[in-house]
Amino acid sequence: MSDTTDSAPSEGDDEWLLPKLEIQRRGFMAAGAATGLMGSLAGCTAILDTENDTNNTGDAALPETQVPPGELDDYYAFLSGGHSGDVRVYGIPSMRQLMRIPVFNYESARGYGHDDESKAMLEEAGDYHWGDTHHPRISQTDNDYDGRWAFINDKANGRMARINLKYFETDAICDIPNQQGTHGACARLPDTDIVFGVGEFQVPIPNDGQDVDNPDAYESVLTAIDPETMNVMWQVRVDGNLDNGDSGKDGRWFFTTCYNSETGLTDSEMAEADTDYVMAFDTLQIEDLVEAGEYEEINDIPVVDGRQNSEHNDGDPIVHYLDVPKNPHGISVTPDGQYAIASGKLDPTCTVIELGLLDGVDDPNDAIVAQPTVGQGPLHTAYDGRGHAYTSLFVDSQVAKWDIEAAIDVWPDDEPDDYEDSEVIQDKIDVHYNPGHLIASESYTADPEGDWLLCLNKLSQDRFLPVGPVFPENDQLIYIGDDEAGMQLVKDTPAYPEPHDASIVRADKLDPAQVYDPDDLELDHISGDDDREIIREDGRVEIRTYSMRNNFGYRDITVQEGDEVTFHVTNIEETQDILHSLAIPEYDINIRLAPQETSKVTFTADKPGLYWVYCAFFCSALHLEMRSRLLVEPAE
Ligand code: CUK
Ligand code: CUA
Ligand code: CA
Repeated sequence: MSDTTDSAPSEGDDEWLLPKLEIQRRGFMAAGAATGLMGSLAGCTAILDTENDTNNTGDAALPETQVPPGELDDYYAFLSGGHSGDVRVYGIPSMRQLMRIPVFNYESARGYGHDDESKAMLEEAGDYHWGDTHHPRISQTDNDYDGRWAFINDKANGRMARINLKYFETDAICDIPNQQGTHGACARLPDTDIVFGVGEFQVPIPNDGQDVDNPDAYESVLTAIDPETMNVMWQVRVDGNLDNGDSGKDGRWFFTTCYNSETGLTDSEMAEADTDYVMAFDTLQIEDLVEAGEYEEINDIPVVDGRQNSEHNDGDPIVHYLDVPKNPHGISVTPDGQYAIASGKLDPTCTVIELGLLDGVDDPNDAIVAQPTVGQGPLHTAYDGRGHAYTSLFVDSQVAKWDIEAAIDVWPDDEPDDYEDSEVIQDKIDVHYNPGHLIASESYTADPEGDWLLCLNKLSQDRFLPVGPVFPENDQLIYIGDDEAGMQLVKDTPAYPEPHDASIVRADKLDPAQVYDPDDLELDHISGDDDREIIREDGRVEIRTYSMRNNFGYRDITVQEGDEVTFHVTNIEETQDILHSLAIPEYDINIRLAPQETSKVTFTADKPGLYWVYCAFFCSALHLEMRSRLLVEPAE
């Protein structure tokens, strides 16, 4: 973000040089307003008026946002952690953080990347030690959340991961060939039969050293991944780059934005053209071409040519290129599946595309049915299921609520300036500050709930106690259930850097297990003293044991320096919430053992000495005493 203000501005750059000024002005105003309101609204964050809006009075009845101690939330929110590489789970409306799910990062409290299996998964998926998660999407059946999986991209290293929602654990990672900067992530709907990875950075394909300095040869691809196997099925190469993506609801269309149609190398080159693209992929036609062998195989992946001059784009195109202003960013399909709405980013408009028109028109631009002016820096759009769109305005530090059908009715006759006074823009609210994604409850399904809007703000500035130069972000909860009263800000929540997108799922649609089912695990279950065992063979020692309050099955284990040692451990507790771990000081080991879970860790005993194997979860009054001795005898 700060880069844009440091680099030399090019012509027409002023719009996105504004953020800093805007932030300071709004920061000052909002701080003043908050102080004035604080006393009267204890327990629930101040509701702030905006200077150009009188709706948000704070008088209207709000649903309970303080979930009392001991009570449960109505929704799960899954938020990407950005470059911390994880996924966070919040309760909505309390905004309590319930869990973090490590995905591309190593996390000792969950043993993730520490036990043999998750370590091998991370190593096989490229052996990187971080990832950049942006778009958590929950699997659906018939356009409704089915509670099976969440998918999450890694923009940094071109990967896609799957989280098993029975255990809230990452269970597969696909390292995608031919794609750098896997950004957008979204499944084909209605039934999550394909997961799409959207390639942002244009690179030579294959990226093996050829054409490194030949930008004309740089390309982006859309990747289709099988959600069951997590293998890449096919790719489509396109002109320009790809940014965000969303699926139609009908099993056919997939949409992406493109901001670098110029194939520019610098920010000003990438912002040269007045329009870039929204691409509409006809996935059924693409599947037919793959089936018919009409592709080039690159790094063992079938790559279909979707570039503008491809023969597959004559007549009935596989990729429609629509001209959309300007460096568009977010794209999302309305719950009824009728429209795809792209946010203009460097242009103050959103572009509304009618899916039903894509087939019939000669010029794909004729499928554009509205282009309302919504405000400065529109990034993402969410829906309440009542015909309204909510667009985040990064530069204005606001959310605009607008009426989709009203925008279509007045277009193209109205001048952009008229929108503010028309029925199109219904409400605006200040947020703090510079929002990226915003997400409404169940907004990505066919039937949003229309009560909560979660706005993920990039900057928090003055909203929290200072904690040094790294600021938390500010996730704000806005009530959208009362159209008369308008949007009402109800909560600020500091967030560890840095969430991008989220999905909000009604709590009754998920049914996580609270104890492991041993049948779901590949490792053999060890049930207690009867089948514990220490197997020694040719410099290998395998300790097959268990954990329970307050011991590890064996009091003492003696190995020789240089032995390869495996601990294969089952937590035989059946009581929920009784976790143990197996930690070995100075050997860099800590594996987590939830009830009925079996886990395994292997290491070389290369440091002679006495090591106290201990449990790192405070599991009982004798937790500190839950220890074993590992005796590593020096080699002769
Ligand atoms: S992106 Cu981050 S604010 Cu990756 Cu969906 Cu728009
Ligand atoms: Cu087991 Cu502490
Ligand atoms: Ca551009």
